[in-house]
Amino acid sequence: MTLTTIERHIIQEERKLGPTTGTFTNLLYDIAVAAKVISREVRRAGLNDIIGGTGDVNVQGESVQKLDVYSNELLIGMLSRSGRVCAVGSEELPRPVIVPEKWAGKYVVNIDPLDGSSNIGVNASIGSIFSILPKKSDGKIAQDTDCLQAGSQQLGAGYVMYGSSTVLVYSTGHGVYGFTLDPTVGEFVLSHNQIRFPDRCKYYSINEGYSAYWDAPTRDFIAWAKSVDKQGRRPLSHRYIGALVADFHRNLIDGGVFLYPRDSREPQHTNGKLRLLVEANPIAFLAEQAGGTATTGTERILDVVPSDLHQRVPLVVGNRAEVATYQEFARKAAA
Ligand code: AFP
Repeated sequence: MTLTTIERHIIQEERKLGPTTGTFTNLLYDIAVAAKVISREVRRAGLNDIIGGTGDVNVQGESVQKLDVYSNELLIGMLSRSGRVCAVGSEELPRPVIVPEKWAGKYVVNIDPLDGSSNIGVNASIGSIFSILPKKSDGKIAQDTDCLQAGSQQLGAGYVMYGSSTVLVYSTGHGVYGFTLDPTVGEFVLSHNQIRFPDRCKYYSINEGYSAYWDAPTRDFIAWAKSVDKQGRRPLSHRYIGALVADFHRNLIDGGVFLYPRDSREPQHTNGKLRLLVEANPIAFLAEQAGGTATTGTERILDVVPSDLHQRVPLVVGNRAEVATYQEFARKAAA
């Protein structure tokens, strides 16, 4: 019996690229170790004093949860002292953490340390998201702008979902792989080899509560998703848990489209809600690697050039054919 642990898998994948220093392998492994620690805290939530808010509001204007702070500090601590990373951009911090020269490595990591934090208190799924980029600026010390790269520059991306089990899904541009944490041995073990969106799109995921604020392409797409077709491919079923990682993971495994479009709520949502660098880009990278698509409606997510660490972007991601239908509605609306 062969057990493929995440460490072994990462090394195998890196070998395919020829001689390497192993730095990238170790970086992914650092993230996996941090994920195990966060998973442990999540599994004990309710028993330890980790549920609830800190009383602070983050740069996004959202209330900060204790588990957000814990995950952020853990990931930043592990990455910035590894010797492999020169800058960390986090959803929780106004500016990137620039690693001092003696610890500075060649990679940049953008993170959403704990996505879906409003689910923490009700024991629903939450996740961590990461995006790995090369250092772009000259010199040993990174600049803030190293975090501001288009998604097409990503060397790797992934997420950890703390759900009914803890699952780590990642890609380095050669397919998408999923690992399930075996709590009895404390290892992530390969459970989903070469993940691809299934041909059939079963679900659409959107916060229907905001339908009064939607624009024309979103209204048209959702009406289409609910309509009956003769081949029996529609209506699609609706699923929405309010944590991008969990909604995307379900759609990736079972087929589906996730939407967080721009809407008319001023001023925050006129460009959607989700963050380009820590949510849309890594999820779009995985989606494309799994045979799907991710768009703002009019532009490929991975081509959007960022200007701000906390830039928001409309996101429509999932099965290729259904996302193309959304794009068609967007084209019609613009004509
Ligand atoms: P929180 O981390 O504040 O719970 O936000 C989660 C999130 O960024 C993303 O994971 C969800 O898909 C989306 O927001 C849910 O937003 P709505 O509550 O507006 O539907």
